[in-house]
Amino acid sequence: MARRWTGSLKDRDVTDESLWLSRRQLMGGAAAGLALTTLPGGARAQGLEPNRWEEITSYNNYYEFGTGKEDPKAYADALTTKPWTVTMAGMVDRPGDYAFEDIMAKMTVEERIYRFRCVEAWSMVVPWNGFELADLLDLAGVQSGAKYVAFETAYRPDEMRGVAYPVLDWPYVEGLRLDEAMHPLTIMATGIYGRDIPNQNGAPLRLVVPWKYGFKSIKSVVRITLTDTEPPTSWNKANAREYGFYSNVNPEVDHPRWSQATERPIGGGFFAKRESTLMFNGYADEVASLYAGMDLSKFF
Ligand SMILES: Nc1nc2c(c(=O)[nH]1)N[C@H]1C(S)=C(S)[C@@H](COP(=O)(O)O)O[C@H]1N2
Ligand SMILES: [Mo]
Repeated sequence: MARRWTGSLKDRDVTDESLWLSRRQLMGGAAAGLALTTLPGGARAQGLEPNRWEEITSYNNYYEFGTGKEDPKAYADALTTKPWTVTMAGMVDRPGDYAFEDIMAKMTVEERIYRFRCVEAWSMVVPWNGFELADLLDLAGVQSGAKYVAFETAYRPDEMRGVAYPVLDWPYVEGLRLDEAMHPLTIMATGIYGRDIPNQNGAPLRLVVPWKYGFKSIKSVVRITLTDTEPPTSWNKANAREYGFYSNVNPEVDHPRWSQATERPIGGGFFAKRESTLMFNGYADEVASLYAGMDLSKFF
């Protein structure tokens, strides 16, 4: 089953589609605090065929709960997500602890159907609900000297069975250049298919940067720091030769150990064909200008 953008609406899985549509009607937009709006430019949601809820929530990477694809679903429920605060720090006018509910009261939640491409060369299409990161950064007030945004995941040894193992240098950290962070495609996701985002997908809020490899999209964020220097990132610290700071999806720059030219769409079935990976994961029209003049094989 092709999951590639074709420019037109295609048949979706009937069960998922009818459930999803009825949920949309049930929630009635405002009642659920959900504004269903369209996306800027060519990033319109139509035409992308979302994966099923079951696929999106049972095949995950969240190493704090184990390195197996099924570990996050099995073990992430141990994470306490209420109450939750996000600390906004560094070069901001209004630093401090922001309660998740207070953030949500101020944000506009939209539906964003995005391609999701893991560096391991599998992919999905996810109907996220979330708000633009730029709006959250505006809430804290970004100061003029800031150039980068650093993110940190919760570190809870009592709740995260995987952090007992030194697979990564915990807590999981990530970073973006400020212009990447402020781009309208960059969101903090708080839901999937109109439901609260499940713990295995990064509850209660996780970054989603659709033109970058999945590991940039850090889960269960507790701290956001504005800085003037490029922040360290977990996978770069683990193996700088294989994982760069930028990690833009690029079919022309292979991982040292495998090709990035094609990908395996999850849910396509055993005989599913691999599909061509698109430059910037299909978002080149929106984001290529951010990297004008940069050698993308050097800044990988
Ligand atoms: N804190 C944290 N965030 C994380 C990860 C992780 O192990 N820990 N894995 C990353 C990787 S490699 C991918 S592909 C995506 C997977 O997101 P998903 O499980 O919602 O598909 O989350 C990213 N964010
Ligand atoms: Mo990944």
